[in-house]
Parts: sequence; structure tokens; C-alpha cells
Amino acid sequence: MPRLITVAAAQLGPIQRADSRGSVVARMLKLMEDAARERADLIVYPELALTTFFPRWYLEDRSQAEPWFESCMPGPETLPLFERARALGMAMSFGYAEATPVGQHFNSSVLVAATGQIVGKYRKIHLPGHVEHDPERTHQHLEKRYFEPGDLGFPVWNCLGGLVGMAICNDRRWPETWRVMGLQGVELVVLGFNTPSVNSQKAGEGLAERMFHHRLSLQAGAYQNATWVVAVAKAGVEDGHHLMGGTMIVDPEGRIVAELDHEADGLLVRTIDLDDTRFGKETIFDFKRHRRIEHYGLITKRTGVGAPLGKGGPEL
Ligand code: CDT
Repeated sequence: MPRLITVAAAQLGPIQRADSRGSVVARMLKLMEDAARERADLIVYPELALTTFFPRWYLEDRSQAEPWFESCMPGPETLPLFERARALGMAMSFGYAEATPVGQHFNSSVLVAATGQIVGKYRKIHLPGHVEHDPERTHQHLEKRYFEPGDLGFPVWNCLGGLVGMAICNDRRWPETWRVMGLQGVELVVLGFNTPSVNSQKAGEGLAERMFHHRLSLQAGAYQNATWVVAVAKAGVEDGHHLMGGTMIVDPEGRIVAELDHEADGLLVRTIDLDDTRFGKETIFDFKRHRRIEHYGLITKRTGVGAPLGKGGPEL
């Protein structure tokens, strides 16, 4: 018996700094209605879906960033998303800036069941960028200024009859992200992103190379862990800064099965079979049979590059 679910990747076009939360939620609701017409079981929105990608703005006084954060979820402005999704019987996931009651700040995402209950929360672990204004860069990427690294790990939840995990943007470039979820049997990873189309520290790295690394990361993560991936962009020009598109669905063999070709609000809807993950999980990536953890110690013992293990060994 196949385990079919219909997923809707809900790409958002640009959100300007001056745009209100209400106007963004209205756009998200419109996409949700469109997804319902296509009988989606799950809608996935991007990272920091409710605001512009504000880590590009340096604010000397960090507290001035507070209006970009949500202090409760759902809050008054996001409640309509929860209510409409529940009425439509649709699960959803979206990213947002989270402020906790004890003053912590995270780049987070939620997984909301079709009942409207939050079943999972993820807090971005691999924060890219820097803390202080860097005049050497063509643009700022201040995630390390505004957020703390996530403290919830990479859990996987039972949802929609399968095992669903979340990751956020830069997390996709790190094999550890995928493998920790892979070791929980993940069958679908949902992932939002805001990726500038140029490298702020390398003028020659533009859209083509950025897209190459994006696809490479998603396809490798999907294949090596035999999981579906739904990756959703916030795209287009935000206050003069270009974010690439590249919203796509990748199958457990690592193949891109669908991809949006524009940078505006739009949907990519596909019916996927979670049982397509079984072949990979039972054969080449049957972790229990094939992994050799006695040789992987460095991965959790060392953060940065250190001395080579073979240093001073016999010359062969
Ligand atoms: N949002 C986010 O994580 N963006 C990063 C940009 C990397 S360059 C600092 C990404 O991995 O796409």
C-alpha cells in the first residue's frame, strides 16, 4: 500500500522591510487557498516567512530588531493561518523569528498538524554570517547577531502518516543535519531558505554557482538518507537585495522531481509516496548493516579541523 501525501511548496516572493505582517499573512493565506484547491495535505512556507530577511540590516541597538520577532505562536497576526489550515484540514510548516519569554532569540520553524496543533518546533542550528557590521562584505548577513544557535537538536515527528523533520536554509549544507534525521528514519524533510544570489565575500560567486550548491546539498541529503525533501525559497529583490529562487521537491533517490522557475509567490504541488524511501533505507543506506561508527568519532569530538590522524604514521 503506498503512503501518498500531497505536498505544496509555497514560495514567497520578496517581502520589503516596510511590508506589514498582515499583508504577508494575506499572501500566505492566498497560497493556502490555492493549495487547498489542489488538495494539498501539507503546505510548506520559507524561512522567516513573516518578514523581510532582516539579518541583512545592521542595527547597532539589537533591541530595535524586536518587532521582527514573534513572542507567541500562534499570535494575533498568525492565528488566521492556523485557523484556516485547520478548517481546510491541511498541515503546515513555516519559519519565523522566535523570541522566548526568557529573552532568547531563535530562527525557528513549526510543524502544525491538520488539527491545528503544533506538533514540532525546530530552531536553526547552523547560523551563517557574522555578529558585527563587516564593511568588507558587499552585504551584511547578521544571523549570528540576532539569533542564538538552536537548542532543540534535529528531531523527527510522526505526522501525516510518516516521519517528518525540519531544517532551515544553511542547515542544508551540513551532512550532519541530514544524518541525524536519517538515523531517526526521516521520510520527509521540509526546509525553507533565504539565499542571497551573490556571495558577499566572493564577487565571482553568483547565481549559477549558488544554485549549484543548493541543488547539490539537497540532492545529496535526500539520496544519502533516502528521504523526500521539500525546499522552499523566499525569492526576488527585497529592498535592493536579490534572493535566489530554487523552490523544489527532491525524491529519495536524490532526483529533482519538480522545481519552480520564477521568483514570485507561487506553488509547487506534488503527490509523493513516503514508501519510496524504503528501497534506499533497506539497501545501500541500511544504516544498521553498513555504518561503521567506530570510525566516526571525530565528527562529534572535533568542531574545526585539527591534526591529521595519520600524522607520523608508517610510510606505506
Ligand atoms: N538564510 C541562510 O541561512 N542563508 C545562507 C546564506 C549563506 S551565506 C552567509 C544559506 O546557506 O543559503
